[in-house]
Order: sequence, then C-alpha cells, then structure tokens
Amino acid sequence: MASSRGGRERWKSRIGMILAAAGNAVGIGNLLRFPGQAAANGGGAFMIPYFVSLLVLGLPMMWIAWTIGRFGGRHHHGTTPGMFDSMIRRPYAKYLGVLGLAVPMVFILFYTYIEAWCLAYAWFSWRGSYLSTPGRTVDLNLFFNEFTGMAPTHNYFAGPELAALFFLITVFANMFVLYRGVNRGLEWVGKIAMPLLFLFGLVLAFKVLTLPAMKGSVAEGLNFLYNPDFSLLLTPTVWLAAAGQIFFTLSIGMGTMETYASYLRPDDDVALNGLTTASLNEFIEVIFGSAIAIPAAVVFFGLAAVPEIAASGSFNIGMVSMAEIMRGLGAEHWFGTIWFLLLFLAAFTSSVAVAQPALAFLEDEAGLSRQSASGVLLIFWVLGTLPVILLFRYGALAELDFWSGTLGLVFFAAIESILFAWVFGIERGWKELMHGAQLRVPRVFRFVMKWVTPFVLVAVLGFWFLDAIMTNSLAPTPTLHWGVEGRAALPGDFAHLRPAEDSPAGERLATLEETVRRAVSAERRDLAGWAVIELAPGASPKVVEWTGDPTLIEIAPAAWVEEWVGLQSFDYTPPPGAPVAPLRVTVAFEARYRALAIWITRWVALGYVAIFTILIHSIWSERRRLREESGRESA
Ligand code: ALA
Repeated sequence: MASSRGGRERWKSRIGMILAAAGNAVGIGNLLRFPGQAAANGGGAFMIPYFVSLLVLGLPMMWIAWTIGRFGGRHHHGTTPGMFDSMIRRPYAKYLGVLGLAVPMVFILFYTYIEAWCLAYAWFSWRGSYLSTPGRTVDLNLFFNEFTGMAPTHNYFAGPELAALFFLITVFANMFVLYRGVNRGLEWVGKIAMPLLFLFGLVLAFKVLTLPAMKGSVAEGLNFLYNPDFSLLLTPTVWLAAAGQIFFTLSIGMGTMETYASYLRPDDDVALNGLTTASLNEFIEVIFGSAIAIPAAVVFFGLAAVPEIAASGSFNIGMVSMAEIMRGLGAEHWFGTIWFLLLFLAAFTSSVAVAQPALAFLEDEAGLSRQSASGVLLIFWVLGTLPVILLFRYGALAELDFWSGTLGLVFFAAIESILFAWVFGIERGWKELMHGAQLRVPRVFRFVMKWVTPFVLVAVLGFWFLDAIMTNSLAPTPTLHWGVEGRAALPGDFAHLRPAEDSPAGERLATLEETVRRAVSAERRDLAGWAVIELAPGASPKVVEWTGDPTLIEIAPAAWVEEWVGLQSFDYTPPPGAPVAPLRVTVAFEARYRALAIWITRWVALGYVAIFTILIHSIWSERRRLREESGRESA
C-alpha cells in the first residue's frame, strides 16, 4: 500500500496554525447558533450555564483533543482510530475512534449546505434580489422557505435548484483548499479569512451598536443577553442547550481539532495553543455573536419579539430577520452583503476543518494519494448532501444536525474523555498535556478532566435520551405547511399568529392538526390541497373553494380549513393608502409524511459509520497480515 505515513505535513508558522485552529472553531455556531440559543433560553439565564460549561466541558475537552492529536501525529496518525490505537494498544481502541471520522463527515453534509445559503444570500444582497419593487413584493420568510424548497408555493423559486448550485460552488471551493494541503490550503485560508472575518465583524458590530432606537434600543438588546437571570438555573433544558452550544462552537467531540493538532511537531506546545483557540472562539462568539443579531433584532422588531424569532430557529435570525433588518435600514447592499459574507467565511474555515479528518484518514491510513483521496471525499460529500437538499422539506437537515451536530459531539466527547482520563490514565494524559507546554494549566483541571468532564458528559447524554423518549421527539411525525400562492404580486403584509400551545385556541388547533397527521400516517404519503380564501377587514377568513387530495378533503373539509386558518389569525394588511377591500387568495396546503425521508437520512448517517468501520477493520487486518508475514520471513 502506497503510504504517506512517514511524510506527513506540519504547520509552517505558529500564527498560521492558530488562525487555522480558530477558523476551525469559529463558524455559524458563533454568529447564528449562539444568539439563537441564548435568546431562546432566556438571554441572561443562558449565560451562566454557558460559562460553566465552557470551564468544565469546553476547555478540558479542548486540551484533551489537542493532546490526543499531537500524540497521534507523533505516531503518524491524523485521525482518532489510529490515535486511540496508539494510545491504548488494544484491538477495540481503533473502533472507538470511528465516530471521530463519521461525526465530522456527516456534519459537513448539512453544514456546507447552510454555508452555501450564506454565499447565496451574499449574492442576493449584492444584487438586491430580496428588495420589494412595484409589482414584486418579497416576503422574506417565504423567500427563504422557497429557496430551500420548504414552502409548498413557488413565488420566488421553483425549487431548491439554485441552493443546490450554490452548494456545488461551495463544495468545490472547499475541495480546492483541502487539495492544496495543510500549508498551502488550511493555513493559507486561515491567514486570509480570519482577519477579514474580524474586519467584517467589527464593521457590522459598529453599524448595529450605533443604530438609533426604533421599536427597541441596542442597550435593551445587550441587557437582555447580559443581565444575569438566576430564575432558570434549575431548568435542565437550559443547561443542555448551553452544553450543546459549547461543543458545537468549539468544534469539540468532532475529531477535527485532533486532526489539526496532529500536524504539530512532537515537542510543540498544546496547552497554550488549546487555550488560545478556545479564547479566540469565545471572543468572537461573545463579542460579535452578541453585538450583531440580537441587538439589531431588538432595535428593529422590539424586545418582546426576539425570543419568538429565536424559537423559530437560528436560520430565521440569519436569513430572514437579518435580511429584513438590512432591507429595512436600506443597508442590504453593503451591510447585508458583509453580514452574509461574514457568515460564509466563518462557515468556510470550519467546513474545511471538519472535512479534513476524512481526507487525512484516506491519506494516512488508507494510503491514497492526495488526488485520489480528494476525489473520494468529493464524491461522498456530494452524494451524502443530496438527501439533505432533496429531503430538506421533510426535516433531513435538522435530523443530521441532531445526530451529528448535537448528540454525536457529546457522545464522542464522552468516549474520548473516558479513554483519556481512565484508560490511557490521567497521570500519563496530564504529562502529555504538559509536555512542551508554554502555559502552566492549573492542576484543578486535572481533577476536572478525571472526575467532572466524563461524568457530566454521561449525565448530559442520559438526560437527552430520557428527554427524547419522554417527549417522543425521535418519532418522525407528519408536519403541516402552507403558503400564499401569487404572493409576489400582492403588495402589503400577510400575518398569522399561532396561539400559545396551552391556550384553548392552541389546544383546539392541535386537535384539528392531529386529525390530518393521523390520516397522513395511515396513508403513508403527503396530502396536498388548495383553498381559495376570502379575507375581509374585521371578518374571519372564509373558504370559498377547497380542492386537492380526496383523502384530505374528506377528513378536513372546508369548515376544517376555515377554523384552522382562523385560529391562527390569518390576515392581510394592504399597503398604506391602498383601499381596504375583501381579497381572495389561494393558499397552498401540504401535510407531509416524514417517516420515509427521515429514515433514509438516518440510514445515510449510519452508512458513513458503517463505511468507516469496515475501512478501519480491513486496513488494520491488512497491517496485521503484513506484520505476520514479515515476522515469518525474518524467522
Ligand atoms: N465550530 C463550528 C461552528 O461554530 C462548527 O460553527
């Protein structure tokens, strides 16, 4: 087997290495996921569990990852199967490392797609594609949902084709950097992208922090995040969200920091490097992550609206609210483009890092040339993302995000911390960490690594598991979607408001929806319908025509639609000055059967675990065979 085992690349400069490692960590997690999680979990209430998680989980795991990585590099391994194998020297060890390959591989499948949206939106901002013009209204929520293929309507996009095209551009840009290698690729891109990212962040933070008060003020936004709130400290979900955020943002439990650290020299420091990487990431997360999206949303929409925006998902903050704000301020051309480029750059420096373990494995362990390894990676990357794009409307992206971006990280970190502190042994582990250290890590962390981190991780996993079982959240239940056809031609605003779940209206709505969900599950297919609805000022919406799938019409007749839309206060506000007259609109309705799509997605993810397990098994078996053969020959 041709192998590059002896000649692995090394980082050329310390600054290049630190910028690349910081780029690995700094990503969409910092600028979208962090504000989203913080706002959805009580703002100030989130920050205490967040910083505690940073200290007891994030930092220790960062040091563990760097230490394992450098150790592996010394033994010519760039990925966790080989690293664990050389640390533990037991036949099972290499298999425990499989998640250090499969988790990042599955992670890039959905992450690069989001990265592609950021690039597309930078383009849209520059071109003014989401500006409303006379004759073409742009409803940004619908615009985003049609761009990804989530919406049942086609006002702005026919389907996710354009998103797929941007994905291809993004994946080729990633492959270009990866193909160039550690120095000419990863280090080079870190040196360009990170200063640029910092500059863009500063420009945007300055723009947002100097915004005059509108529906709210910047100070209210910052107060919301930084006023400590102790009332939610006993709520487990806030702690779980904080721990999950720390893992995602630091790229911990992904096997990627280990790969980056494997390009260090055997005597290079890991203690200070690990701390610097985490600090740079936290600096960008806490400063730019808090100074841009949330204060801007508070100024533009008001404080009360922010938790609701956050609860509707991180993407809504980035792609809908921020686009709305930029457009509203008349700043979409420059500032909108800068915002989306900032997101894209942050994501790009992470995605190349997260793809690196698979590439390193194919080169270091499977012995492929850079060219062949890149080709194989590209094929598996594109093929694996196809279900994410095509099945996005069924929740495929969220599914992969859950398994690899949430559960997978914590699961692999738990394995890694137990191996490091209990199997390899904290004595040896600590000595490894301190070897060549340019920083004296306080000894309390030795205690934390052995007695706190692994146990907290196992507890977090246990909680998640219990929560998933109790809330039945792993069952792919059908979802209901609707949208206005011909929206682009109608000026003014459509509004609807879902009542709170525990209100009588909310309970009634849930009962109505359950009827349709049950029918979808029984039929095992999507059910679609189109309703012509009359909206008159001050009156409840009235259904004048209802056509579509006969099963749907049978279980949900026109009266069902009328009540369902009415409960959500579906309403239309014409533009100022326009006559307020009854309006007839066609609403497209879709109830989606998700089970098949979700199981395909899960099988794809499991497929990567299986492929890597088989590869590991055959590579190591082959090595054993060669060893035995050469042993026999020399005997
Ligand atoms: N750590 C990367 C992020 O924050 C994956 O997005």
